Amino acid sequence: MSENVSQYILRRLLKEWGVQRIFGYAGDGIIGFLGALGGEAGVDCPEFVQARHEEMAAFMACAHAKFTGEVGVCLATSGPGAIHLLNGLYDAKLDHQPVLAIVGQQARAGLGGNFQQEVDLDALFKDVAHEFVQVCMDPAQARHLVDRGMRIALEERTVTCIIVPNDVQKLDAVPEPPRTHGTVHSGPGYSRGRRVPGDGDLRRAADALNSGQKVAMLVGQGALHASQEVAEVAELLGAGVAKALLGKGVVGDDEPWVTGSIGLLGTKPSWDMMMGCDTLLMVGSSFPYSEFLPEEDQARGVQIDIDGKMLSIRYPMEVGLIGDSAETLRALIPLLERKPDRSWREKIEHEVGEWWRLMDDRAHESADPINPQLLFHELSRRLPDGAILTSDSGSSANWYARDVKLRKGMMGSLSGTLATMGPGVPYAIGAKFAHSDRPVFALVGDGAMQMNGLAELITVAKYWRQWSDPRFYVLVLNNRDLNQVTWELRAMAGEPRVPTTQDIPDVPYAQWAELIGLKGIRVDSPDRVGGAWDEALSADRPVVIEAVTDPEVPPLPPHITIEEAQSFMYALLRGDPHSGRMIAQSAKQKLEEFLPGR
Ligand SMILES: Cc1ncc(C[n+]2csc(CCOP(=O)(O)OP(=O)(O)O)c2C)c(N)n1
Ligand SMILES: [Mg+2]
Repeated sequence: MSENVSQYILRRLLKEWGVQRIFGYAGDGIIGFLGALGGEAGVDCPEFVQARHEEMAAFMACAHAKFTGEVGVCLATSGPGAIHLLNGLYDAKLDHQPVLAIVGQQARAGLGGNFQQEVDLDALFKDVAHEFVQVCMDPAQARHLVDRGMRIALEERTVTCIIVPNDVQKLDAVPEPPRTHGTVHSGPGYSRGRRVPGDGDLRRAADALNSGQKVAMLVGQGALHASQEVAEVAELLGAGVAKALLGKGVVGDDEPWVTGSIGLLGTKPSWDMMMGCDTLLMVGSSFPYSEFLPEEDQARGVQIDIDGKMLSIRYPMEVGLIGDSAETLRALIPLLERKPDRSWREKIEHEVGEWWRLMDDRAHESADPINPQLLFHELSRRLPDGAILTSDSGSSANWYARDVKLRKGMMGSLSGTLATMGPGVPYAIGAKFAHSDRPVFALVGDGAMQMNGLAELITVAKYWRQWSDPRFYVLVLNNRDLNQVTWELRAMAGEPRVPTTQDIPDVPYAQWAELIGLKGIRVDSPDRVGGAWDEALSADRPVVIEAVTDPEVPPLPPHITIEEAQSFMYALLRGDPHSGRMIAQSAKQKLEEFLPGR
């Protein structure tokens, strides 16, 4: 029996490109693909993972890319399904992840006819997939659309999209286009190759780094495969290493010279190091907030990035090195002189030690009922080797960034650049399919649970028995508040909390887990937190820990600007409904100096 276009596309993805699974949701716009996945013709297809919503499928594909380095593939129907994909695809695009979206379209004959579910998909995807979005109008295109969609996603580290009208899906495949003028003859395969800067640039970089006395390093997700090189360079240069959020896994938080995260969700040692350094070495990061980097002219800058477009956009660098971070650092190492004076590094290590003691104290401050930091602190101490963590956008991202010690061999991610709500649980599902044998933790706010997580727990319930290891944990911070924004209102805008926009319903998350066959644990007292993690970690199935947390514990930035302090006081003066408890908690969290009366 001859193969049709959908069968051909799926087989090529599996056999020629090694795509093991695709994440998606059904619809009549992709009827041909669904038939192929049904395997009637005995065709070889990637495994299909059914999400609850196309946006979640795109988040899963993005997570697959983040946690494997491979292309994540998602599949959605025309019209509404295609539209639902968008936010997840933007998340991938902004975090530079290779994701291929395959979407259906109405039949060619009906296009332009104001047909049901007809949406101008070319235009819809033109921004998110602008490097490559193509409609398969002829079966002979299918081969090169797959090859180019995959290759461009990998080379550009971005989102690509193939639109296949539903009538084309069922036409006979043309595995080898006719050898005539105007046809395209493509092949599969991609290897990134070796990318190192020229010798002259490397020498200039080494000169700058060798002449500095106080070197600060900032590493991002582009250095995730360069852990050893980063550690070696930091040792040679007597430097401390700060990590952008997506680069949390580059080097372990248990290393004394790692100052941890940077920025609004960052640490004080990272802040102090940046303010005091005379040389900045930035590797594989586009960390956005310049105010957390040295002042212009304070430090000589060297930046390494695989993408020349990303150089010198956050700090005016003296030397920009275009290359792979591991390769480039390896090429740089022989040119670096080990700094004889270790006092800068010793100072950093001392501050890091102090910082962890402070984090310990903050986690143990009492709250009503549970201080959220305690949950992350207790988890951090118990994290099994090889753990993979995902965080949602919200206050959990602060605690993930600051309180969790990722160790060597662990991975973690979140929506770094789009900072969208909702990827925590679907990312964890994507991670679990890619690494079924590893324990996966999703750290999620109640707002994000209500938005996406509750529905995606159904996906967990559907699939967990297929995973070789059931260890899958969702921590829900039940604070009945859109807390991150509540604090942004107070600190940035000087506005008091607005109950009509910030209050969210109290939902029984743990009971929901139990209802659908998972394990649910509800914790509402601090002395049960450690025990709840122990119970979860020994469960025989995926677990939801619902923790009743205090929304008045402030997610403090490492350094408070005068404007933020003023806004904060202004919110109090304008009658924040929770001002009393907010003051008490903020004081406990060492904000005393900014409160009224001082
Ligand atoms: C899709 C989307 N909508 C809105 C926001 C703005 N936003 C960022 S964090 C946040 C609050 C999240 O609340 P929750 O999940 O309950 O976490 P919490 O901060 O309370 O811990 C909101 C509304 C966003 N980033 N993404
Ligand atoms: Mg909340």
